[in-house]
Amino acid sequence: PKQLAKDTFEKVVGRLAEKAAELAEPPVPGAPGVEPPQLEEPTEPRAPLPPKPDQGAPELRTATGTEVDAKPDARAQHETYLTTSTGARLRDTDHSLKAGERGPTLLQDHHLREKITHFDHERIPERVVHARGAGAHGVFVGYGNADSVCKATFLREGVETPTFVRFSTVLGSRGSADTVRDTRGFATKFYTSEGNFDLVGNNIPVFFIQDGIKFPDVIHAGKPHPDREIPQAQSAHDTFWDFVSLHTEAQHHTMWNMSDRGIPRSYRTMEGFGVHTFRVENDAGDTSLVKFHWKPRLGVHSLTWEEAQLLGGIDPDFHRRDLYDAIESGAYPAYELGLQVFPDNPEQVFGDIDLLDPTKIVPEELAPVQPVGLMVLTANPTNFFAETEQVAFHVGHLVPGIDATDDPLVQARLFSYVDTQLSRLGGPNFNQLPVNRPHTEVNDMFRDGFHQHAVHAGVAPYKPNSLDGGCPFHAGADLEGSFEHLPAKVAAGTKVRAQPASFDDHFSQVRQFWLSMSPVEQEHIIRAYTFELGKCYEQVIKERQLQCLANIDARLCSEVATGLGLPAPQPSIELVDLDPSPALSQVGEAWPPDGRMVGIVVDPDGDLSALSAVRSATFGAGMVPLLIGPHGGEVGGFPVQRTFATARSVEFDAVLLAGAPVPAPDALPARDAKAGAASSAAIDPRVVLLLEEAFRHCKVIGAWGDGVAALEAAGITEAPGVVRGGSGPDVLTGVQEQMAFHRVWERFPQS
Ligand code: HDE
Repeated sequence: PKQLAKDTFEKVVGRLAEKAAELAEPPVPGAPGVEPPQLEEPTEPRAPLPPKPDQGAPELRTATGTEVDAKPDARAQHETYLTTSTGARLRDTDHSLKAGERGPTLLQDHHLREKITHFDHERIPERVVHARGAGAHGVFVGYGNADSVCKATFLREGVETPTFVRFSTVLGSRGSADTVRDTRGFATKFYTSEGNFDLVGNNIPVFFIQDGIKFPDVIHAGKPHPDREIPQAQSAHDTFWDFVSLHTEAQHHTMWNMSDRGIPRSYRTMEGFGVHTFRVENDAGDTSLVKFHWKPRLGVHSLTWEEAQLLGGIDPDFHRRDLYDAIESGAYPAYELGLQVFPDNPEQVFGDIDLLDPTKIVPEELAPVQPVGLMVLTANPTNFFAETEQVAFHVGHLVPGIDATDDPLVQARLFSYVDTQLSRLGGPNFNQLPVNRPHTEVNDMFRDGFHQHAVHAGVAPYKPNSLDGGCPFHAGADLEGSFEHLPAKVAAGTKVRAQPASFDDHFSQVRQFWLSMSPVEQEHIIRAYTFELGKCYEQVIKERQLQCLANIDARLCSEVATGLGLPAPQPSIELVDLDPSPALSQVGEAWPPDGRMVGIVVDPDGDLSALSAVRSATFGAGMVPLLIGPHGGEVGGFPVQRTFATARSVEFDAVLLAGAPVPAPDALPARDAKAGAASSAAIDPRVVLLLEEAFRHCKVIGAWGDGVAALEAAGITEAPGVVRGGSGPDVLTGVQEQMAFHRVWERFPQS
């Protein structure tokens, strides 16, 4: 599968490169050697700037499959003259119609009223959860090896299916920061030839609740307090910990949130999980149970907590920007879809694990994740609102061969998603929006309703009919491709509000997760619990959560208790030691360098001879070099992308020092300048901060020439992950080798 994934990735990227080369004709303004565009508004009509390469939108057609708009680059500015919404040309849009130059505005001014009214209604309600997100278009290619368990066409060998993905946080509002500690949504719409399949997953494989009826409870607890509406987009507050400490089935999900999984480095380095068990069927009619996984090509990788906090202020759009920039620069994010497959036994269990309990995982060591296809994200949205905001996912959007199970969480979700779109998107026709339209024929006989875009022909939108020739017809039993719910036995019983006893174990897998972490990751978890509980005011809530931690692990509990200044309680249950699952840890593996950010600090007055070679080698390795200089403009003939004022370490995966830049005029005095110390006062204090942070966050640092002395002046001497001396390109090679592991793990302090 590794080779298959590599070939598929190269095939998709190769095709895109050809397409981009075609689109690059005529030359794109702003590209090297092309005249920059005039910035003032032109007085003569001329063609708008061309769309950026690969900014494709989904095909524009009606719900009945006919083309609605012949203009492939449909957007507001595509004609010469400004018009009203009904097409009348306008001569002026800057002055309202007044009774004399200094007189009152007239009610008669239709253009004024139309313009303002439309503006007044530009916003729609944000999603009740997952409001903050970023989307991208992609393509999924099946490997064909899933045929033995699932007949869905999009999984067949070589079948290419367009996709749209939306990544999100859960708790925050639309404008909240990206890097908060939270679960991330990973929702994918596959526009398959058999209709849309939506895999609406998260980056955490378990959920807070076992029954969907409790969703409003967990979300009300996690959202800001109803009185002051703070804190925004985070779980570090009383109501959240009140709920999860009382409702112990939430402890497993909470542990994942407190681990590094709660603060991903990038959407590109995040796993995705379907969470629930699904039922699938092959051509022969045999059914299996499966769990869906997305595995990122770049490996799973997270921020440090300090980076996450800094980014909340410095670049709240960090994940959004990272995704868009990576796609724009051709470092296409890629994820393999994988299946864990289980026999469809009547109990729906795998060993001791209840497959209908969404608070449990099946460790990969017990059931390997088998890769069945690859998704490459190849294009940014053309319009955020039209696509990312209006995309409407639904776990009930299934295709032949895939069905939901009786997991009580997914059962409630099957109701919730259409329901929420009705108020969010204002009516029942949201599947006609371009981003939601299937890329296959739709013949649903749904009619009318708010925002109806289709002009349906025919007089008989009912079945049976003879007036429209009996159309459309049912797919008969002999016809391929019809969707049917898969036959699954329902356990007979009395109607009850209850759950099986197997759902009662709330702690064994939480302990298993904790025991599967490396020492560094355990340290991060201890600090996360200590921070979050430290932000709670109510003593009783802290004590109750400490009791939960005692039921997970004695050391975890005692270290958090020490941080809170409280006694560590004894466990109230017998601890169960399940085998650790090494696959849960992020530490240890080496990953490809694609799209990693390498900051190169330059001194315009220093030796720049190696700069060109280092830049080219960085590009050659698939990474992005960003020059950081004391001022904008150019250094050594290359553009300076960041200045000491705009750069901050959190953006970079590694920092290289190509010189010893003296303090620029806009620098504040160095910390030790007053003391007259010769050390770091010699170089710009912002560069010192950059290096200190990069070092503290365990990033690889490299220096050559004068850079070596500057590094020492900043207090960084020999240490793991510090590559010094030799030529610039040699240093880069050393840096790149260590970057494969994401961080220099041995530099993290451990208790
Ligand atoms: Fe969702 N969830 N959810 N959820 N969910 C929504 O639908 C809901 C759950 C997930 O980028 C809403 O269109 C209920 C699990 C993602 O547009 C809403 C329950 C998982 C997204 C809703 C769950 C998810 C949503 C809000 C408990 C991971 C963002 C806006 C039964 C497997 C999709 C919307 C996007 C969004 C309901 C639990 C993932 C209200 C009732 C478990 C990724 O319908």
